[in-house]
Amino acid sequence: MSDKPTYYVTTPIYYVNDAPHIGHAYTTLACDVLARFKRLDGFDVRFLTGTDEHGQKVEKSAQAAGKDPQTFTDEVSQNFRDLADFMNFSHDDFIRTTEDRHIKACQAIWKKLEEAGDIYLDNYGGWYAVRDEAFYGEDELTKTPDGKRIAPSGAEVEWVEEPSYFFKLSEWGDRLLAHYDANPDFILPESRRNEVTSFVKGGLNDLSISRTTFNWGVPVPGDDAHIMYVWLDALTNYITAVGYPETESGNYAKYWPADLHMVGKDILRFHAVYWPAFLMAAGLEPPKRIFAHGWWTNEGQKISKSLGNVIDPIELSNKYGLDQVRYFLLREVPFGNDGDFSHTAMVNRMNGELANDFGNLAQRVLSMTAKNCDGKVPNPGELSDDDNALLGQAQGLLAAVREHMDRQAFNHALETIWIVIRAANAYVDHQAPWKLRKEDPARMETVLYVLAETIRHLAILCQPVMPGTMAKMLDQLGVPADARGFEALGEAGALKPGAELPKPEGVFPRFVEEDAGA
Ligand code: ME8
Repeated sequence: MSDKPTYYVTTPIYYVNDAPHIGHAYTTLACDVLARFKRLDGFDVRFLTGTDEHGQKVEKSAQAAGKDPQTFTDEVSQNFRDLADFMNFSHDDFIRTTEDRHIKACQAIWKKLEEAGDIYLDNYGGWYAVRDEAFYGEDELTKTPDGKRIAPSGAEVEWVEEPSYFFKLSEWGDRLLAHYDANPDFILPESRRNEVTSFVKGGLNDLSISRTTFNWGVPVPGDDAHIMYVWLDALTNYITAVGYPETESGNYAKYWPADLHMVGKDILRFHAVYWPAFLMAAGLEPPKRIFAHGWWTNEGQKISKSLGNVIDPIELSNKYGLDQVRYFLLREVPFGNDGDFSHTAMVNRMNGELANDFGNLAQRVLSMTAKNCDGKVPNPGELSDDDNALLGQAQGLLAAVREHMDRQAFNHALETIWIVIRAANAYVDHQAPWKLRKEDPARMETVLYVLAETIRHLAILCQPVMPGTMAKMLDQLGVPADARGFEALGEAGALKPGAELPKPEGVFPRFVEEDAGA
């Protein structure tokens, strides 16, 4: 067995009621970048995504489409898989909640909760929002002028009255608070953690965990009249995928507890309150961290189908480039905050930071090398203080970037890398290798070598965010495929003077407005 440290990261499993959009791509992208980063950093990574296919919302969408729920979910789930492939996501598993492995896991956890005495049968009478698949208390609702009741999420609620099994959530408040206290990074960012803590301090009600008025769900073991509440079903996916109910060996023993459940802020309560309570009640360990990121709007407006402003990540990438979009989404907004998509902001980042800063640096250095060093890695002489300063900055990046990545601060990680990109551009201007060509060709080779080494560091570190373009850049530097992990940073994988280099080609085109409609 490998003795690598493990890293298990999950996305929410998305409802198959609708086409995937930029919000779904965003969450999975963040996980993909972490998964790629950890793999390059020597971890044994498990990266899970998938689709949430049961419940009333999906059943209603299937009916509206005139299809039986299984056919409908098969089709829509495939759209999410296709998006993941298109976006170059590197998940190790794609779970669907209609799979047998998952139904088995759901029924197993139900039995554990029952054996622990945490489930009882009663009647539920209360408000339910199908859009959120969530129960709401009267005090959480607002009324519209025409008498409709609206949940804080904006979803309309309906009155539900039916026999239901309940989970004794009310008994878990103190244990949850103790857990948050003992694990200050369990919920990030901190503002979200405070929100959850005050919600739990306000007192928890028992939670209805079964439904009887429709049947698109996992049957409750021993009582076929009930199906499991879709959130208990959905949350369980995180352990299904590592082989639950087998807990002693295999992937569960290896990867659980998960290092990170990445979610949007809309579903934090389910992950940070219900899920750890279910797990603790079933005698299982809670995950190590839940990160709730912010919400994207489009040119200042809420993204919604009815407003017709849903952003399709495929269209966006076809227009600006996939890695450009991946970069923009993680660089534009401090991770955790809400963000606004705008064409102007996208083009500014793409042209300013990618084409001008990074693209020009690589292009200038590689084409000068191709022309003046016979298409080979230049031969460095003795290094000056300036050379050592730049190389030192490049070599110091991994530790700084790792720290930001470990707190999901993608924007800071990228800003830190860009400080070195800008320093490298200033170094080029200052050293002026084009002048050295005639005056001091040996010094020119040293300068170009220092730059090529710096670019090698930058490209290796940018791989998680921009895997496609960075692979091209590393190809152009002649870095072999097995020397692109972080262990090759520093001097370990240093470029070999005299090695042949392929012909350089730009990897970050500028976006020119006239091209837009072409
Ligand atoms: O909630 N901005 O699924 P879902 C940012 N099935 N992120 C967004 C977004 C936006 N405008 N819109 C969606 C569910 N998201 C459940 C999850 S998990 C056990 C079950 C992202 O299809 C964000 O991650 O409604 C959000 O939490 C998720 O999509 C909701 O996806």
